[in-house]
Amino acid sequence: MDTDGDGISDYDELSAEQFAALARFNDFFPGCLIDGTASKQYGTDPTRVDTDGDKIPDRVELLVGWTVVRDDGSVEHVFSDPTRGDTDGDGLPDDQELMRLTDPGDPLGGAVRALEDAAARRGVEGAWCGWIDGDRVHGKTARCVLK
Ligand SMILES: [Ca+2]
Ligand SMILES: [Ca+2]
Ligand SMILES: [Ca+2]
Repeated sequence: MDTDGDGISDYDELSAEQFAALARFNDFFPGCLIDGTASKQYGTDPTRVDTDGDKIPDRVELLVGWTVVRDDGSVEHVFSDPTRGDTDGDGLPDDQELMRLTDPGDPLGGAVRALEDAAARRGVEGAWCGWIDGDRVHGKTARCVLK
């Protein structure tokens, strides 16, 4: 069954806790075995295509992901958490990380890129300008150099 029609079965969308709760019915309905061990237990909402409401469907966050290029030139395929709108908690929502092709699991990567973009837009030098204040980026102090 796939209630929300997003290509991920309800069985896989339930969390371990939800299966534990369901398994209690096993005592009341002998012969009806509810067993979560074969479920992927994504913990997403089987009734919503986008559980965390971050504008990226669960299927994309879980199964598609996107590719990022790191500063050292290495390439990695990354996935975001379908139950959190900002996987790494850096203040840059996952849909923005996807648009910028930054790593949703690396708070420094996305934040620095956002700051650089903001700095470029404002004609300001320095990676630590505006948008996100300095103490949300690994405790570094905001540093702006106006042209
Ligand atoms: Ca589904
Ligand atoms: Ca989402
Ligand atoms: Ca983020």
